[in-house]
Amino acid sequence: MTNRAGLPVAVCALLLLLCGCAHAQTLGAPNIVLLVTDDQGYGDLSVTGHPTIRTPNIDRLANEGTRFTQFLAGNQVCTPSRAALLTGRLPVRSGMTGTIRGNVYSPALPTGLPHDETTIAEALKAAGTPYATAMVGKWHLGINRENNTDGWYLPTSHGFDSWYGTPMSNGNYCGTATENKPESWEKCFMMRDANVVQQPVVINTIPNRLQDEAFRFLRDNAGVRPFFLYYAFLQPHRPLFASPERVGVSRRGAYGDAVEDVDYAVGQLVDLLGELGQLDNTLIVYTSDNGGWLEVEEEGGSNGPLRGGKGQDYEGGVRVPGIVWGPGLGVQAQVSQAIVSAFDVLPTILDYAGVAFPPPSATNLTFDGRSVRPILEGAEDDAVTADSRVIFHYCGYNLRAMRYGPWKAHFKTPRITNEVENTCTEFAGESINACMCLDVANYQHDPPLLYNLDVDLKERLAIDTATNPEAAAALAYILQARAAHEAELVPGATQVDRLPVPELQPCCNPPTCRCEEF
Ligand SMILES: [Ca+2]
Repeated sequence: MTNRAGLPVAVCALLLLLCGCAHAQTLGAPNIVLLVTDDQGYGDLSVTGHPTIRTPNIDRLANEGTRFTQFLAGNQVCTPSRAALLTGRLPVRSGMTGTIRGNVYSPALPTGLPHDETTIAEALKAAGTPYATAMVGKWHLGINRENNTDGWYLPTSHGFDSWYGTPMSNGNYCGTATENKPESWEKCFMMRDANVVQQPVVINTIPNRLQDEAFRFLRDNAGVRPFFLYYAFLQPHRPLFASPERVGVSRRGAYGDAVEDVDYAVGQLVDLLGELGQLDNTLIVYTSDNGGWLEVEEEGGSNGPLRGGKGQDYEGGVRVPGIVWGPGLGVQAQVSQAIVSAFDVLPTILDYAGVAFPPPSATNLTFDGRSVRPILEGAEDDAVTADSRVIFHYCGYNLRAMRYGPWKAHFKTPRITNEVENTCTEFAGESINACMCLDVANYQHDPPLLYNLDVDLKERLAIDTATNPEAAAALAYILQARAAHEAELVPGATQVDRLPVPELQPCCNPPTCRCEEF
């Protein structure tokens, strides 16, 4: 009798305790999901006006959350942009950039994201309840240092409990879903933590595999501890591919299929968060690492009304989709014109997570962003960002442009060869497919070209400051801010412009370098 009566009471008490704890943890620290696409342009969403790409799931996040019309990536190409996003710091500080295109990572480089940087994942380990952290998808911030299995620079060495994805871009050497390129198969492989699990990749099953991995992580941690998921899509970077179910679906062709594949995954993810009871306590950030790639023509994206694209510091190269969703956390449904940047993502996430900024492990570092939480929660657009803030646009170690309020000053602009498309297709007699950072590949402007983006989105109408006192004052401020910045800047040694070390090339089942995880 006592046992029969007592047991349920004890079980109930235990359940209450467990539920109570889980509930308190859930409420105390929100979950964070950071979604990043590759080379998706500002105009490549239905909600930003694309006429033939359907993105209902991402649009839903935009409509229920804050969509920024002036969200700036940390750089105009992959590696530096991702370093900026994850560390909140200019790539010239961390050295995660080079001099040519700022993006020449290859699998056998002995370098990567330095360990004295603090990633969002590492910082979230300092929360009251340390976050469970996982990454799926494209890393692009280094692999090995001493041998071809040490994984010194991989996500699992930078605060992520687990990682499943590719260390490189989905490059031309990988081929498309229907095209094998066996001559360079060694560059395209999937890894789980520090192990190569598929070499070469089977590209068109990657979206579903990333999704399965992400969902397993969410199910394992929902209601148990706060979680941070960094979901870095390989799409819509060319060569274009999509899950078999979405090939040939979009009127925009293969590029549209790739974007709609991402959109499908986003919808599935939000549905799962709902099933797991986590919608009210999850912050979702959606952005792209750089603007659409124009030189590849129909295989690249649309930057909407903006000039230029990937590889350039015209707005089309750096202004990207920027959406923050979190109705249960007070994030307002609004379209914000505030000028915010990828550098703000780390401080904003830490603000929601209740972690000090700068994070405890990085109090000696200079950061380039700030929390934009007040804007997300309804403050005026300029509450956080409009005051005296300037944003620096570097190409490699070259400061090409600066942004201050509506003003944009270009110190250097790329030598455009196709004026209609605003692209760099040729340099010194050679065919190229992106603008470059080298001085010889850029025009120098002294004084800089100055544009007012509020009225000249295409950056076409350079202002004569001699007849415009307001512009002259803005330019004076910009030049002063540049001098102050250059006085404090301690550039990091480049981690990108290094020579590959063949012995560091990841290879499963040596010497064949071929394996299949399934
Ligand atoms: Ca990219």
